Amino acid sequence: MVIKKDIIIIGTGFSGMGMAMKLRDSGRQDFVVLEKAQDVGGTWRDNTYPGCECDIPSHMYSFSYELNTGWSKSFSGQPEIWAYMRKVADEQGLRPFINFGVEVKGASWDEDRRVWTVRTASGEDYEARVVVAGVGGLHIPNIPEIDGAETFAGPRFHSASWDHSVDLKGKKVVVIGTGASAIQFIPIIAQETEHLTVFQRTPPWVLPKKDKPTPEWRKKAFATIPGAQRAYRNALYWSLEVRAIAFNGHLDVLPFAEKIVTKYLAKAIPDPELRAKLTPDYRLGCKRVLQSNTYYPTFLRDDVDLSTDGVREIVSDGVIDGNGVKHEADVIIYGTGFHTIDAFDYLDIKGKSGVDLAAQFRETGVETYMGIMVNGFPNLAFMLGPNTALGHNSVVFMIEQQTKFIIRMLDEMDRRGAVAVEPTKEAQIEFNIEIQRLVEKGIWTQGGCTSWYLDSHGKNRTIWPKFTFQYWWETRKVNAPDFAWEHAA
Ligand code: NA7
Repeated sequence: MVIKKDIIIIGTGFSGMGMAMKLRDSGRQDFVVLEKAQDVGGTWRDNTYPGCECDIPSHMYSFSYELNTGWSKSFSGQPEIWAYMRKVADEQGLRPFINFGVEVKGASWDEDRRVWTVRTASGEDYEARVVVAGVGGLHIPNIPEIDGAETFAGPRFHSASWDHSVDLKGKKVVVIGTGASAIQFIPIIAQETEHLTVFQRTPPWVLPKKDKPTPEWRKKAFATIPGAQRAYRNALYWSLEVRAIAFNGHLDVLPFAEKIVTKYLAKAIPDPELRAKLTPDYRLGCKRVLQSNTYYPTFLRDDVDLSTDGVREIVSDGVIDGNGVKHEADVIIYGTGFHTIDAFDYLDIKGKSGVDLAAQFRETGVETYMGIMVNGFPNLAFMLGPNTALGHNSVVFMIEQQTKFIIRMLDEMDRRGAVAVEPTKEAQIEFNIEIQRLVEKGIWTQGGCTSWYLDSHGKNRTIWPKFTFQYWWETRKVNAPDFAWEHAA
């Protein structure tokens, strides 16, 4: 059976939900949202590891048109953010537009009929004029292939698919990875485990987290004083936005922040040998800057070890490090992040002449127009696509600009009577030359590290290297000459 719709949205994270809301508000009703799980929430539904919380303040990391006066603290945890998303879905009446339990396997463009066919795991096909992919950048767990992993006798799981049936109390646990997720759950599980060994490949920069419970008077003020919460959000926006100055090329600003961490680390870890292991040898901001008040103190515990000797092999009852030393384990937890740039390899999208999107990206680099549209793939839009992720501010801001841009694009198609639209090759090349010129000056390239921001050629294909208000400015209208508009014969 083929289900026909005008527009298909894939995913119900902030991207898919925002798109659905704004599409509906724009008067378009003929759309469906396909969601593989049984509830909305995207990454905030899936990541349930202990201590999972956002590192951008909640008053900014939320829809600008769905403010929540009640955030319990500055940086809310996953349960609260997920509850917010479910509430928004209910209050906005989004659920009737969503087909839950429908996993998209691939999509192909039919050049003659100018429709996308979207294939799903159940075998059911959908057809639509336009597809908007809100599939998220960080959702395919990266589980490194380590020799002997399959011989491990106990449970092994990734932070993004936490196995809550495993009781860590009194267990010997090995954690591999010390990224944003791991530094959140390590201090919590360390309180339960009999012994915890943390395998660190690269030490992260960890700033103190200025997290505070929201005072009741502030919640009341937000609920009762018109404009108060909006003003607070605006102040937050600008306080985060200035961080772009340091990351985007003004590297001379960084020593100030680096000194804060060095001092904080010196105070937290008196042992010089341990402190040296935890001290980054690259510039702050090169990888995502982390925040925690409990991560460093965890290594003061007698029952927690930090191993920096690499992972050589997994055996039935432990992990062998690069020096051949066995670290006993009943449970192994991978805090090893996600497939990012290569995530496109997991999408089977075929555009004009049957060209495979992942193959095109492998050949020409991951190049799009504004991180939203791709030459050769008409009527397809990505949200939070390449080079639109942020290290300094809320990605929900980017999502909102993309939502508006896609709706403007649909309006422009209607106005022109166009049946298909794609960015021209020239416009796409021009956009990427400018982006690459800027990212090369930025801390992600200059900072002396490798990270998931970079592709296998060392090119940054993830980060937006300007201020976010520049993204707002550049997407505020559809620049018609940048696009090839196709009309019905
Ligand atoms: P991250 O931030 O990508 O962290 C992954 C961590 O895992 C990082 O410390 C990596 O070390 C480490 N890693 C990855 N592969 C290996 C192997 N093979 N061996 C040892 N260590 C490894 O992922 P998170 O889930 O923590 O956070 C993802 C994002 O989610 C985060 O940035 C926020 O935006 C939200 P490395 O630094 O590469 O040497």
